[in-house]
Amino acid sequence: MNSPASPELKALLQPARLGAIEIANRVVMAPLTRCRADEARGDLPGSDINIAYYRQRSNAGLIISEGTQIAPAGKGYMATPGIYSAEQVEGWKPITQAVHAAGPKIVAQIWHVGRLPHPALTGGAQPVAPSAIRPNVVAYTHAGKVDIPTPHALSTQEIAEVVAQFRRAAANAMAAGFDGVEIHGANGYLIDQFLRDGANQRGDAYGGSIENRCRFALEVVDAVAAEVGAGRVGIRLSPLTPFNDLSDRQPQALFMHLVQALSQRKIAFIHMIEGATGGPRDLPGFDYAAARQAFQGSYIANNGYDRDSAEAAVASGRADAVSFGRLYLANPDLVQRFVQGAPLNTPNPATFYTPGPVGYTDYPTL
Ligand code: 8OZ
Repeated sequence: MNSPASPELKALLQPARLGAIEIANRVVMAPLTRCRADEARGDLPGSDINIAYYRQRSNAGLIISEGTQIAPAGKGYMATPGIYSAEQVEGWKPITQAVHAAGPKIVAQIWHVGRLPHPALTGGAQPVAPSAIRPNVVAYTHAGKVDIPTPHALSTQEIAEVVAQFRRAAANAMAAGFDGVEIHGANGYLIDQFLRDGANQRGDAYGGSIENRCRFALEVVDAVAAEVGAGRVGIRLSPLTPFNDLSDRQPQALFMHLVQALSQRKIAFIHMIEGATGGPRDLPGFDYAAARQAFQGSYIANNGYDRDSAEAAVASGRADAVSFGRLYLANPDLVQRFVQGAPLNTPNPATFYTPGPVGYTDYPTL
């Protein structure tokens, strides 16, 4: 039963169209790193528990996959799945099939972590970045917490290779049965490192001015859109998050320029982390409503929403859809619980990134 204080769910249950992707409701499962790929066999997705995990959550209108690295050097955490090898593409197929059989759409989040991995995670490859600036972040490896070495600044030739890796990953995602891709442009990873001046001090066409710092992100978007069609491309952005030791002196000007350029490209959606990732929403310095107004496609809002604030955001037109991370992690039947106004399970951070089914496929349904 709905509690007296909870309004009836209406707006969140309406179907919508994100570019070429039609969704049955506006509840989105946010991308969630779960570290349960088969690392020994080449960062493979597709184990029975991986399939069960996504199938259980197939009440969302749209599922965004966990971050999938586009190349070995783009991997930042233990046991995250890739989307660059033929075996990985095969591994994703039973997941996309299970989700589609249950109804939702599913897009692959394609990801390169840039300066963040320790070489122990990437088969020895040095971290890469726009500039040789070491982040004040520790990497988690099988040997525990370790400091990250100073990254190698990518040459323009190497930048072109990474753009091509994003394009191949997008092609692989379509071959694996995904409905499209979300480019991970948020949270201090490689694309965000090019965007924000805390990590980008290049003197060439990829650094300096706002236009130049947006160049890499837009080259990736253009390459991916050329492969899969702009209507099947979204991008995740986090203009203010301090996560992974990244910052910018002028986030409003930077991200408004980017959003306007994305709008011209007619991509399907922007997926906005409002405030600090997993933390406070009320950081000063960016006007999300202005970004929504400037973008012709759909706006997916994220970060700390609950049933009622999400319903209000969609009902008021402030967002087209809302994504939920930790709530989906802990509540496989989140949409049913929202509809009924039922209580929610509490996520257990101790099992977010541990191997096996505990804390993964064993959260109870109603
Ligand atoms: C938390 C832990 C590991 C990875 C992100 C992919 O921030 C992540 C991530 C978050 O987008």
